[in-house]
Amino acid sequence: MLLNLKQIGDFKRDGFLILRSFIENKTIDQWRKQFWKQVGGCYSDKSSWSIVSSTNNPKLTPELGSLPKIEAIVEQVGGYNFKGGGCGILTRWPNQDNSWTMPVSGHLDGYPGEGCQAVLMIGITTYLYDVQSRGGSFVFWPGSHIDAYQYFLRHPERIEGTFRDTVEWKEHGWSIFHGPNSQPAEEFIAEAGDIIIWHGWLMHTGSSNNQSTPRIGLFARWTHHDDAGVRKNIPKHLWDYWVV
Ligand SMILES: O=C(O)CCC(=O)C(=O)O
Ligand SMILES: [Fe+2]
Repeated sequence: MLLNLKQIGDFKRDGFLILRSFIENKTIDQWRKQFWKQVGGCYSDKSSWSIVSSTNNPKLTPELGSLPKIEAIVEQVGGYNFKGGGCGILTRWPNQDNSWTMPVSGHLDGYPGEGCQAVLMIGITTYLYDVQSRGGSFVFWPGSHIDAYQYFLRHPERIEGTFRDTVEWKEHGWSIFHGPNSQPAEEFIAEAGDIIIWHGWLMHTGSSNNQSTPRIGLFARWTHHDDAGVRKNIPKHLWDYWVV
């Protein structure tokens, strides 16, 4: 199932695109079984969660990034320029202290401490179980990919991460990437198997889980085959390294 022109237009404008009920129930069921088997607990038994909380990186197959429908989308927007995929898992366990607030800033993956260690081109996220508001959702700033791009156009050498050595960083942190194109933060509130496709320069972050069930997020990420080339030549136009 490929994206239509309207969906591509929305993705380019907003920096993200949500596709509902994208992943087959059969695959979700398979992943759930694999997840709980590997972490040694059970979704329906709250008391088992505290024992598994510290376990990380179960392996779920087929990998999110290798599902044919996902590969088809990445190929449609990136041609054969992107590599990666895989499946990172990030679980946000319930923390019911009623202190939920919308995160004030996000981050870009591709820098120490944040996701992959290369310029991120595209990410895709899904959940193993439904996620309501305040339930540990993936949070993102629509339109912020354009502001981040403009930042790197102004400061191409900072693509290496030296934006962290600036005075403005000390004062504003990741908010340095926000500009007139960034819209207020939104939560990815979704049912299991819905996906969000996000541009690698879309500001995003996780949020705390004040609901009663774990948020189990799956993340696939793609970088450019010629990452060094992208760093040396920041795209003159935002979509230069894409085929959309
Ligand atoms: O947990 C989340 O929803 C966000 C995680 C994140 O930013 C990442 O894995 O790059
Ligand atoms: Fe991230």
